[in-house]
Amino acid sequence: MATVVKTEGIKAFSATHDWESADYEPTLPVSEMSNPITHNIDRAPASSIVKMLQDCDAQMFQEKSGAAYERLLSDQVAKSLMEVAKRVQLILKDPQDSLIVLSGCGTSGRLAFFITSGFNRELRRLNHSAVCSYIIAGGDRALFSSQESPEDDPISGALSLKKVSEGKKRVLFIGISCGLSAPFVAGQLDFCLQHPDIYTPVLVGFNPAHQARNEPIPGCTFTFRSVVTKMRELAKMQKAFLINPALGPEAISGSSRMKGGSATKILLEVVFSAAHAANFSRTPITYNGILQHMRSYGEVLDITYSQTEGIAALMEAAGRSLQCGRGVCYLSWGFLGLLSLIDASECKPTFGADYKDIRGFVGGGCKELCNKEGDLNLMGAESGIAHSDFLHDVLPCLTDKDTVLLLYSHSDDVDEVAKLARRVREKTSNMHAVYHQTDGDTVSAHDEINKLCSSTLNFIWPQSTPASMGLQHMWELSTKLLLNAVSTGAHILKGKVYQNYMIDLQVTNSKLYHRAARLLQRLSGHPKSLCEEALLKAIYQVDKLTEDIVTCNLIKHTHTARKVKKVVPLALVCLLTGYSIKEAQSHLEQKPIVREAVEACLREQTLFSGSL
Ligand code: F1P
Repeated sequence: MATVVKTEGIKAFSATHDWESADYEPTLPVSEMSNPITHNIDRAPASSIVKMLQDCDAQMFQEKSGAAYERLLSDQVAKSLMEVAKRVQLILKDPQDSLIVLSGCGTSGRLAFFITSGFNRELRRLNHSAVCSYIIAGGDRALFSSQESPEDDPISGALSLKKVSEGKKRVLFIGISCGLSAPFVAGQLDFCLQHPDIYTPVLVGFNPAHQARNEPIPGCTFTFRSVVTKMRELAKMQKAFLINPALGPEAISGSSRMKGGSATKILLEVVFSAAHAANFSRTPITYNGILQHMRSYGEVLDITYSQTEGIAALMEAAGRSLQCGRGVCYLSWGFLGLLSLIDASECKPTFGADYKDIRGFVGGGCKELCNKEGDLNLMGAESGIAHSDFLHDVLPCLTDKDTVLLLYSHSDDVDEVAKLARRVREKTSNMHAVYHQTDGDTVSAHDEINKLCSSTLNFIWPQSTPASMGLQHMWELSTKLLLNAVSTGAHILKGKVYQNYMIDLQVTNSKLYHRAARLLQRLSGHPKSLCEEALLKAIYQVDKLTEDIVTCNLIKHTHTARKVKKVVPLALVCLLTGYSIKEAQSHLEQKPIVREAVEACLREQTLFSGSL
């Protein structure tokens, strides 16, 4: 029996609607808003998807006088970056008993690792001691696979910070939470506030302070917002720092791996590069230097997106593979490879993907990446990440239906790339390459790789890059943008996005749980309580909620949700049709493209309500 529902939540926004206006989705923080630009991204062809992603990314660098929000290039952001860079420089000058710690959850933690590794590597090259350490919620396993639940644990956040900084007298702690929301990071910041003699806290995120999450954290007296409020007070005396420009809503609502991840990388690289230059080449840290460096990242966007057609072709190839149940493999080398692992790991929570759908492999795997806990295979990781794992587990079954993407630059061993390309080509013609080089470089092995591949995207970067900006950083950001576009686009083409919402997200932590409940409200028009009820029924696979279920806490709900597929689509179909869980499941099986299943239900509902 179908129930009558209102579909008022499904309003169409025009692309010109201004997300900065006060009445635009007023109850949501910027990081959770839906972007007017991408409202119809789910029905767009690949080339338009790329264009929309480009426009969303460009919002990061918009400069507006009198704007409602602080932006990446705002005066206050540049000033805070200068101050934090000076603190980093002090530690470089006198590293004894000092430490810089970068920490975050999910993508934010992965980028903490990425930036820490890059900076320490550079210091070691100069025979300087490494001064940076990273923390990721869930430990190293979370570096390359989706582990969302540790994000909800503020105690483990504080303890891990205490442990990593044991015996240090001066610690610069940089907590990253794009949504100003992760309890793990809130716990760490609170710990810093309790020990001001040792710790200086810095918070990087992309919402204004008043939009920080205010939900009570079980077992704690603080919320993310109360911690931010205290930090704002201390910031006046430069005892704490907040770096929180708004970037505009993500292209896929809430997908902070995209702009959030890119901006994290940009901001922290600007800080570390400025401190590095000040310490090793006596280049003073200046306001203009910081701004100029930030702007040069804007040029990376332009160069990357100038290849719209090539990116769209890759997106289509990857989308075709996913549509027919096959996979996409990124094969890469060195630190560009790390970005491919990061991109692949995000698809699970964002699109409900299987780890086999998009996989990343990097040269020697963990050996090459120097993570703290060593070989993750030995820790029972979901799958191997080295090329040897690819050759052993994936290559034998590879067909033309799978997409293989080689990612390399002229500073990699191009003969090695060619060797692997030959082996892949024996199995599939669906192989593509993305190659970074500076103008004037010629590598003969590259021509051979080119011939083996069905498409090649060749990024040629000007030799004369701004002094502050290493080529490596440009290639990295460009690679991140490209991979985000390919994996997001491929999942859109597979029907895993409805309008610009992640309709099949995993409900594996409190933020994702609330996001799912909100999405159900928006799409069904039902009140919050009914939507949460439907969500729980889908999680526990029951038609009636027992007392036991209702009294369980959120941790139990999100833990149980890990084992269930298509939780949100299931809840939505039940809400819209009144089907039992089993009926909804069989409905979704008949229509495996989630977007189409949801649309069919919404259509039926509209017809039904209209005929009454
Ligand atoms: C951290 C994070 C995201 C991930 C997912 C769950 O968010 O793990 O990286 O994509 O959405 O949350 P944040 O603390 O940086 O906002």
